[in-house]
Amino acid sequence: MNGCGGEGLRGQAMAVLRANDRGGYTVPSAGLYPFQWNWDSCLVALGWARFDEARAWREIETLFAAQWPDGMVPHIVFHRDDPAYFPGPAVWATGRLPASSGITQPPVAASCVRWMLEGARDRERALAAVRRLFPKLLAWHAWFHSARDPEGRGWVVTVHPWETGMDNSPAWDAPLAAVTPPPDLAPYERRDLTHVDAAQRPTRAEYDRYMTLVQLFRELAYDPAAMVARSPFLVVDPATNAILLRADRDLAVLADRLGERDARRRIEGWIARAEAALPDLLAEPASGLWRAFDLRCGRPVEARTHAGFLALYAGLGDARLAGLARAWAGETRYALSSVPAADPAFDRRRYWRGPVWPVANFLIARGFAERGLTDLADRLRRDTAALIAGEGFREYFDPLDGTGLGGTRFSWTAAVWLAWIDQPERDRGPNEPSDPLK
Ligand code: 9WN
Repeated sequence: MNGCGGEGLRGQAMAVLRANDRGGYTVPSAGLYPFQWNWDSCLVALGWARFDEARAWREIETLFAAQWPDGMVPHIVFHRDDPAYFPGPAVWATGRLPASSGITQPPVAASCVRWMLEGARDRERALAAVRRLFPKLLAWHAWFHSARDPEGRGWVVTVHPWETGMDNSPAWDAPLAAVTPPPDLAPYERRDLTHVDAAQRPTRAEYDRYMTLVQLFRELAYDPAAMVARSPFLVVDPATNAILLRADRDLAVLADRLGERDARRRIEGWIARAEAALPDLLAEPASGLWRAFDLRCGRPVEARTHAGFLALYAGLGDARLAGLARAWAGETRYALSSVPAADPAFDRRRYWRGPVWPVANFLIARGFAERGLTDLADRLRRDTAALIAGEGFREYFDPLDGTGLGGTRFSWTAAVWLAWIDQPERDRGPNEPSDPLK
């Protein structure tokens, strides 16, 4: 180990994944999140890959077994019902098998698959898995670039805060205000508050709007065109777009490895379109930070969040982001707070409105490292290590005093330990430029 907590924490991280293993998929946290979540599973596979590669590949294959015929990969797969979580399969009522939700999540899969292939000890097994997964990954990306970019603008749209994975981010306050819960909104009972203190979770007003959108999408029978046309919440999310662009670059590398030349050309087209469109639409003129864009109002969202730094992870981003990140990190004992501490929206313990998220740090730090911003990458890694060593594998942490928050024995926090904190420098992931096309 690297002086960050010793073999003990490595063993504990492995034990968390094993305890949360439900046979082919890993629940994010027993009780609080008892199903398979999309981006959790992909990142969790990176943790499995450090001690059980076969199990790691299976995690991703189980997720893609729930892919919809149009290419969409749902944000939750309900392999079996569990009343501990709301909304469950009966509320979503998508009519799919296996049962699933009807929205998606940030597409980290292709990047995780590339990293797993490059780190694989069993090359043959890895290549066989990549061959099986490649057409499914390609279909999911094609779905994003068509269903979620129907006019070919170069950016993809998001129709629900849950799709961003950063549910109650202040970035969604203004766009969500335009969602009016109808008088006939079906009554519901939240289950998250039986597991976590309400002060660390979204508000009732936010849940009413989340459920209003679910009810609308169900009425629209999850038709992608109708969802984009009718959703009162329609945003360009910097995290989803940065993660997709990065995943397109990684998918292009996989296409090369497999000799998929036509696919490679198609992916290059997606990358070129995104590169041309995203900075102009998302970069805040004063700082270069990417911010969300509210398509229903036709203007950028004011809120600044850590998601904006993913521009670097996408292989884009302005040199000024380094200075901004240093100032942002300088405001808290532990970096990187999801919202700057000086911002009026900052709420140190409430979910995506202030806390540090190990999984977000992992992705943001990779972007810093690839751009040579090693001081920032090291700071995020050191702070993530200290938070986990101090409080365990929690879902998120108070950036001011390090208190562990949200769910406990959390799978992707354990995976971040195994795949990032517990690795010597050279094995922390490809530190090559993230753009394989240049
Ligand atoms: C809704 C599982 C998921 C993460 C998300 C996180 C949270 C769910 C919830 O938990 O969202 O999808 O019920 O709060 O915001 O990023 O994938 O860990």
